[in-house]
Amino acid sequence: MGINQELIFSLNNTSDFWIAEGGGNIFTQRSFNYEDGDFLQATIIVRDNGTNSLMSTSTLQVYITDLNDNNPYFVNFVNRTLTLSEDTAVSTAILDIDAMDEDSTTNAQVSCLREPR
Ligand SMILES: [Ca+2]
Ligand SMILES: [Ca+2]
Ligand SMILES: [Ca+2]
Repeated sequence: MGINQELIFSLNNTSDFWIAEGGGNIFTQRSFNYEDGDFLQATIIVRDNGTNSLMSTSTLQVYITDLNDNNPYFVNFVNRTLTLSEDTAVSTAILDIDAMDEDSTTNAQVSCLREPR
């Protein structure tokens, strides 16, 4: 008897994936969002078709990787107009801006660029 013949596959403890009962191929069943969760797990079951059917189980673990799909945004900041005295010294701090990004690692690194002095 060859591989997968007369064997029945199923998945437990997941609504994220489904498995082709006879073939063993596993498919996604929904879209994923790294920001909502980056780790998924399911139990794979295989049964034979014999009398007093026998089975084995295995664990599937899936990590979702992050894509840069969120724009950085300013925190507590809207368009602003400043008034500066004409004798304002060079290198005077004129504003402190905070920004956030919902992604992770380099996808969330926020840079504030300034003109060279
Ligand atoms: Ca996302
Ligand atoms: Ca992302
Ligand atoms: Ca980002």
